[in-house]
Amino acid sequence: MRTCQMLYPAESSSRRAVSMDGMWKFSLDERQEGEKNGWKNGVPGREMIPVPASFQDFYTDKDTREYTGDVWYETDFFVPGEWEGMEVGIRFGCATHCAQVYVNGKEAAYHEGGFLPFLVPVTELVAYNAFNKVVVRVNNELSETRIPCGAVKVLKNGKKMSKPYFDFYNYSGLQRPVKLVAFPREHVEDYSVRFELDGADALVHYTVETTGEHPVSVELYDEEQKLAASASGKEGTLHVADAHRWDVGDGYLYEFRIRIADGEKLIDEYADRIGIRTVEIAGRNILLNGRPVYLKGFGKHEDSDIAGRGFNINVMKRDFECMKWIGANCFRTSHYPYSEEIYRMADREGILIIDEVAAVGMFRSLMNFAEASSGKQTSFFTSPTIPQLLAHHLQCVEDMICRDKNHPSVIAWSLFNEPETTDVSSTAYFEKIFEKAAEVDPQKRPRTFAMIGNSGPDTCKCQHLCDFLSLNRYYGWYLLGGYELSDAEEAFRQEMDGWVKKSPERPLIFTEYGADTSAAEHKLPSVMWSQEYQEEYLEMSHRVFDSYDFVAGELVWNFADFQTTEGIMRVNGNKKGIFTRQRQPKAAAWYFKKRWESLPRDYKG
Ligand code: CKX
Repeated sequence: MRTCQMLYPAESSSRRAVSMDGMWKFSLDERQEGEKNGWKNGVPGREMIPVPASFQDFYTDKDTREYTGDVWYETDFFVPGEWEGMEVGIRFGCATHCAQVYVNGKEAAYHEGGFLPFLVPVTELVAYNAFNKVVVRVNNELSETRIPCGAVKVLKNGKKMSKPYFDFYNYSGLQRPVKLVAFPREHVEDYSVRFELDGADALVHYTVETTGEHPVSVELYDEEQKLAASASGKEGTLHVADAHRWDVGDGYLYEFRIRIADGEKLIDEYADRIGIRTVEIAGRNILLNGRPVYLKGFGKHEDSDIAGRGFNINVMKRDFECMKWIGANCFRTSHYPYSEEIYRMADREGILIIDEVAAVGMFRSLMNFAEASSGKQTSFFTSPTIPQLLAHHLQCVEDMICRDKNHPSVIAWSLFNEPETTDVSSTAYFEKIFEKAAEVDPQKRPRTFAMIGNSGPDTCKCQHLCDFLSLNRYYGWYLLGGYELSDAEEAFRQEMDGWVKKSPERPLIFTEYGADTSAAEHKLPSVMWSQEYQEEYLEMSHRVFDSYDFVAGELVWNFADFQTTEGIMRVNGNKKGIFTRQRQPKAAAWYFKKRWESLPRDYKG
């Protein structure tokens, strides 16, 4: 069984997927005794905690909330007798940031990277028709050898704390659904699809990977459950007559059914939903199904009250409703791949996604927002830890693309957020990451990275690698804010003129721009932090965007207020949300609704 198996755990006549979500036993390991005291056989105490969730915000004491190190989870699970002879595994939606898994006291798997799923094979470790025990040691320490990057500080009292080189709280734990899965020994391991449009028809080129040699057949059903096309073989093409294309606001999904059979006998069956659409860059435009699309939307976070970064199906639903209400068509999964359920929802809603790997913090700074345009250099890419970081980053890019490659909603890969690109030492590193994305994506989606202010048209040493440019810019907030807004506009236009000279025939989008705003603050005339200032700032930004033809999208920072590390620049979190953390609109939400509902899909196309 491949441990990097990324197929979403689905049930079928040959497969089982049972939720393991619920209350698990839980303990911090403050004295680092779990290892020597054999907690792999059982976690001491009676403390229970929900899975999925971040562990931090349940507790009322600060030492637990800020705890940095190992935490232990445990639960019992029943393995039915009928599953004997099948492959059995535990699939974790994620464990942030790394995890050692034990089943019935035996080491079962180790996984690094806190935002992608992994499958732990347990076929030989479990007792059948009996209860079994899984224990997970999760570690949430940040370093420069793994993404996202950061450090750990040891306080004088001996306690550790997280020092992220990024601006979101270091939520951690078992934050996504966990499932007990079973499937046949010979099974579908992976599949991929890519599309060609042919007038009203479409060609769906597919490949299927299986663990055996029995024949494979595939079928495509439309939303009325009518057979639209079929083919046999591990590779082939489905000809779909009069194909209903997946498009913005029209999340039409076909069911793609894969079968492995031995004559009449079914061996394995796996079904998923796919959307037929193409994505490409043509000159200054991003094309969806051959037609320009202007991106309108947000940088987001998985972040909400109490569950922190834990997957919350209710918050997900509300977020999509808010995005539709406001007229958004796109979001970036800043700054890590999100829970798979969110992509499935975007597929269904016809919302576009720029999928970002957790490569954030590649600029040594605890307040990167304050230093974003300072010209500061930290020689990040010359550090001795770079080979280890690169290997991990490459693995995460591969796993993210392996997981998300078939989602119609995913239109591009964002391979870094705000890295330091002003030193030539970054270029070789970037080339490897960009090559990997192209190599593993069957659809060859456009690649980009989100550029910090320091990465300008004349300073960025990696811009040539992007299929479209993505800028995070804060003219009028971190730079020249308040009454200096008119100077901010001039400085902004000067930079934009530089990009026009450097790269006139490539789309440029804004992956961040925004102003912190208190939902309680109104002031006439405006001051920074008031709702009035947020709108003035946005009006200025949009005036600039609207005067450059190659600007192909605007993803404002952020969809909602979110939790960060505490500090003098953060009043209980980042307040750049257009919605509050409870998903209620600030005044700017109505401003955006008006603008986005009036911009045509092919604005500037
Ligand atoms: N960009 C100047 C990364 C985000 C932060 C955002 C902010 C910065 C700005 C960099 O993760 O939240 O400071 O609001």
